[in-house]
Amino acid sequence: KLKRVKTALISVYHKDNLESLLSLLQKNRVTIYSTGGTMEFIKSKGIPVHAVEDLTGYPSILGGRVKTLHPKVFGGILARRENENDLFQLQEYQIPEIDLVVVDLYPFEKTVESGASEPEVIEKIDIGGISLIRAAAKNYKDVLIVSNREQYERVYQILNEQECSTSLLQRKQFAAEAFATSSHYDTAIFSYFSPDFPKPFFRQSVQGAKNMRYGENPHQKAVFYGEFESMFEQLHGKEVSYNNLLDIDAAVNLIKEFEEPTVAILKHNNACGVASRENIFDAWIDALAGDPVSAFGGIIIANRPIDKKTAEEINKIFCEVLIAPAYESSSLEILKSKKNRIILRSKNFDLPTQTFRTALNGVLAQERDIFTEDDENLELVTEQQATPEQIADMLFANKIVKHTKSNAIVLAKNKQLIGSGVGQTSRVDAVKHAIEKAKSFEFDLNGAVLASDAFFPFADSVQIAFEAGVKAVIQPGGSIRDKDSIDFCNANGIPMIFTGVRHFKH
Ligand code: 93A
Repeated sequence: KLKRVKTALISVYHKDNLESLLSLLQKNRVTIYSTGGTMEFIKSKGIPVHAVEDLTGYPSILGGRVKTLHPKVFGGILARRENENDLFQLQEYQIPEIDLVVVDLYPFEKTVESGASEPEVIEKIDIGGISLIRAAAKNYKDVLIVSNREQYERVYQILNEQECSTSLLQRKQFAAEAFATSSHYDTAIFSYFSPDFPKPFFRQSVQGAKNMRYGENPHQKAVFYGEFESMFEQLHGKEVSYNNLLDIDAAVNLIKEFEEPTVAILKHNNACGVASRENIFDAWIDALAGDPVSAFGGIIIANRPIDKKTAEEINKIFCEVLIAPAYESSSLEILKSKKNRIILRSKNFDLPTQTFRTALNGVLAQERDIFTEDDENLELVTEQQATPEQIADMLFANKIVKHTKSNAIVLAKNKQLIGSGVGQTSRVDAVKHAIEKAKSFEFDLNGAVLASDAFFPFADSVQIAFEAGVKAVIQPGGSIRDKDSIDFCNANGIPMIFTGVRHFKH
């Protein structure tokens, strides 16, 4: 059963794109009420319109702060058309039924973004408009609510096809979208008033949600609440999956650490190959060499444009996702030869300052680990000095270990990841695993450096590494037995550096 629009209230901040809808309403002899600026606009199009003041018998007061907030407006929207008492009261107080409400709210977020002063921002908190939206949405059984500009086109089509009428289902859909608009709007205001509160989690409206094909496994349904397109442009390949998103997240966090041309290859959120070189081609070759077995089906990220030569090499292996800031057009052609390969161009973005994950029946929020050690944060704790090359390698390894699942150990040499132990339950196991990996790809461990994401509880880890050829160690320090590891290094003439900063990642 369709319900016809007879009376409309229109109050919009931006006046554009409204014309076709207005003409349609005129054609269907809909009575239009409107607020000051909107009314002037409608008049200027030669379309008959009534001032909302004629309805309320009240002028707009307080410089526009109170325009539509009046029982004669809200009565006409909220009256239950099925309820005799409501209808009786409409008659008694001479309130016309309003069955279409069109609102475009004061641009609060845009005003905040523009850097406007606080009084200007406060003035842009829409009160009347948001109330109109909520009232009309509440009474969707009888009222159609158009709560943002993106809906004009769709509403026009519906009304045009259905002789200026809507179905209950359609009105309910618009009501749902109206509450998405109003909750998003109030969330933005909330964020402005509480700048220290973790924002990204709440900033997303329902409109920012995207159904995934499935979750971590095919039998799990999943949704992504976020704005992927503001960070990446997908140039090719299949739909990005839930697990892809996790890997992409790990990849961008890692690559942000590096200034020099660097390529990282990730599997299950951990780096299995990383190299910094003078150009991206060499970085790719040496990143892949770090672990060519794990790289199969991995995520590749580069911090420089991909040229043709590099694309030809990358094309030789199967990878799920490739991320780079740019691609030479000839390289894109090569890379697109694999139908499913996801190719992403990373835009210039900042990562949110907070991270979130679920725990039990709640959510854990914390600041992102954005601390990156440089020369100044390093404290030499041994007699043996470190060479500039060792320091460069230690900083390199330390950047990787920071983004590796704990317990994590990273072995590096000449700015190349040559082995890592990830997600181990003991640090010694992580060391052993890292050594095994490096050996399995026939790396010469002699002269390698070791980075640990947290302190060594005993000297055993350092001893095992030293026996395998490791010649310098970087770690946070802070164990009550730090002295054991330091003594071992001194006895064997290798440098150890403390960063003072732990980088657990669970
Ligand atoms: O200041 S308000 O919160 N007070 C109101 O009563 C009110 N009613 C509608 N702002 C109000 N509006 C908003 O005015 C609408 O949401 C719309 O953004 C704007 C349209 O004003 P005008 O038609 O004068 O340009």
